Amino acid sequence: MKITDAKVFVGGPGKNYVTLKIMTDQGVFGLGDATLNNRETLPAAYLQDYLIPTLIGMDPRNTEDIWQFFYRGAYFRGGPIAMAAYGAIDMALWDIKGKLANMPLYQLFGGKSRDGALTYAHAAGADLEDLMDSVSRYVELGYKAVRVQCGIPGMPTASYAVPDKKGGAGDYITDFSGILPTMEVWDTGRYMRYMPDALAEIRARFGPELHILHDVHHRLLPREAAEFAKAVEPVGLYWLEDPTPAEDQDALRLLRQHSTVPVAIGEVFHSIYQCNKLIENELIDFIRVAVTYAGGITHTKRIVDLAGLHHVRTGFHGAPSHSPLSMAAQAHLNAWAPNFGIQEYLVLGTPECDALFPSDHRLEGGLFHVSDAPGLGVDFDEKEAERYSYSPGSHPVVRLEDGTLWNY
Ligand code: GCO
Ligand code: MG
Repeated sequence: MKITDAKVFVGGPGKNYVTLKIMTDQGVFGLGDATLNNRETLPAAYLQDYLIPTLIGMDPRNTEDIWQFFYRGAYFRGGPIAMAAYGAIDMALWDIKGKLANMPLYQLFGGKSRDGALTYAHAAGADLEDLMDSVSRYVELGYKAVRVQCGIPGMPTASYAVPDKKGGAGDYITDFSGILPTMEVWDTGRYMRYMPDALAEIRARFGPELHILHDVHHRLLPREAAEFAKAVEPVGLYWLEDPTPAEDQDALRLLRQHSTVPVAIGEVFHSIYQCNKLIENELIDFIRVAVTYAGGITHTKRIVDLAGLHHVRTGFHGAPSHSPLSMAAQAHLNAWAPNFGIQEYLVLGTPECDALFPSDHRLEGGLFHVSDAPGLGVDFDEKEAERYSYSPGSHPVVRLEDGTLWNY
């Protein structure tokens, strides 16, 4: 069996999904996602210029060898752009394997460990009341877990994932007006003084059952993160996410010495070598990698297995930039993983998105139910894809009030 051709598409309804389609001499095709938010054209070019020409003629069933070929064969290994490109190939090859076996991918991993996977959505508000309204809407929709972010009184600008006016939560993560970033101004002191009580009020309003998550988005120094974690402990958070920048793994030791708050890290990691120490030293509780830029299913599964040895559960990244293809790959891993924790899932199911990526994966009562169709269980309508093209976007850049550049 041979790979005969592969094509890359960039675009989508209000998104820049990078979709790879791999064709074979037996008529079976596979789909994969290489969407690296706000840098989408780069994995697309890496695929087109370097990987696809090499891929033609390979046996698509050799998922492992093909992964090793690209990773080890590159000499300059890894990095998020390359790993997103390998990830897309890997997802597409698993999709082909599932179709050949006529089984959904979770069956090839070891079958189902659960019927529905717990998901969380993003609640956000310009202020605390606005956030409470947003949480209520998700609770009414049946979500059992929500991530909460709100505006901080006196903060010079809206900060991470917070709308600048009430009821204004939209696609606050990517600004599609161009590649020039807007600027957020951040004040750690205001955040640290306000947020613990705000989280306590959310807990008081919604009671003990709701899983409450909060994302610090890398903004604190290690000592501040330890103090913050201690302060929010009575809230009983499901997790505290990215309290410090991800590069400094030892930073977590201080937090661990001072608090038992569960810690989730890893959405920017693209390799097991960026999280093996965090996992082996049991400095985190949830690993946040995504199949998209952690090298696809083959590499992510390796991370999940290592995590399982150390009581670390999964909480795969599922920000709104992820395509239905990577969310499907994660859904199959979530259905199987013995150490599954939770899945970030923002409903993608607009009519336009469903037309582009038809599938019967579904969200019900805050639980994600994986499709039983062979492979990933997602199709791709190339005719629909012709309606879309790349549109440049950006993340905000963060500065302190004196102008010092800070962590987004
Ligand atoms: C999350 C993330 C996102 C990122 C986004 C950047 O927890 O979902 O922090 O919100 O900001 O993925 O592209
Ligand atoms: Mg995050």
